[in-house]
Amino acid sequence: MIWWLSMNELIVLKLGGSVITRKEEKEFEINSENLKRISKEIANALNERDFGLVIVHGAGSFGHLPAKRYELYKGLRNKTQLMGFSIAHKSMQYLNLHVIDYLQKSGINAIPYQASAVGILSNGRLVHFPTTIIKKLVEMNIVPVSHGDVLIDEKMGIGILSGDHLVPYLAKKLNATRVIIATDVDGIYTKDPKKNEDAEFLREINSNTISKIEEIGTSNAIDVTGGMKRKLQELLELVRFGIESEIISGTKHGILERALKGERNLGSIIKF
Ligand code: ATP
Ligand code: IP8
Repeated sequence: MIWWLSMNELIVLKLGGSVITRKEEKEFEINSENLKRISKEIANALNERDFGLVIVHGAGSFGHLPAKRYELYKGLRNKTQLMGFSIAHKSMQYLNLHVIDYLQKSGINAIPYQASAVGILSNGRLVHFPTTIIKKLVEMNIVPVSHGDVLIDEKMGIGILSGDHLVPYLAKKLNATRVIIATDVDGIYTKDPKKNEDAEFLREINSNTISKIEEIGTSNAIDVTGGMKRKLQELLELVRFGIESEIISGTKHGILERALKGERNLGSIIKF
């Protein structure tokens, strides 16, 4: 007899590459400490209350380094890039396997959902990504775990799917009730807080506060998908579909668990 989830609530969660890998050190290294803690926090929340969960994780050093080295973000220009495409994907699968492993060890029924095997981009935008199986898995209390990846692009030959693009896509298609993005800063600031001591934290991004952002971009790490700027653009678009989102810290203990248990205002909320 299968226990089916009633699916009253569905959360799409992004685990940032800056949280689960040592992105800024520019090395292919998993941040096991963070991954272990985060997995326990997710498990605690899932044990406490019923909600559907879809996880997307970012690439961190595992995807951004090969993508930069082989200039995969420029589209298909030479044959060497095809090996880069293969290497970047293998690297992401390695990372995904470790994410799944930590989640399973915490008691979460996690299963990979490989983006490059099912998705198609057109000029960098996702135009095809089936979700029927994701829905069924969630209904069965299984947590699908997808990730940023290299994909076929019908206009550019190859391209990069950022987790930051996949998250709003899934949120819309699955009618998610909440979107949570966990990264290595507390949320959105007026400037990059890692580079500017005087950066002010923005608890809510809306039509009144958005003009306070003076500078937004990537961290010091290698990043080919636009960092915080891209995140904000994607999440602002999601607001038009009536789905608000929150960017929270995935590096501070307990914040993700509290967010998944239903607490709000733990980071920056993006709404209009
Ligand atoms: P990945 O893309 O590998 O999944 P991620 O999603 O965890 O990584 P990034 O895309 O690297 O995270 O974006 C987070 C970084 O954005 C922070 O480390 C911070 O340095 C940078 N950043 C730039 N501008 C701002 C800003 N105005 N407010 C907050 N963070 C900013
Ligand atoms: O880290 C990027 O995904 P992101 C994917 O979520 C690759 O932006 C392969 C660089």
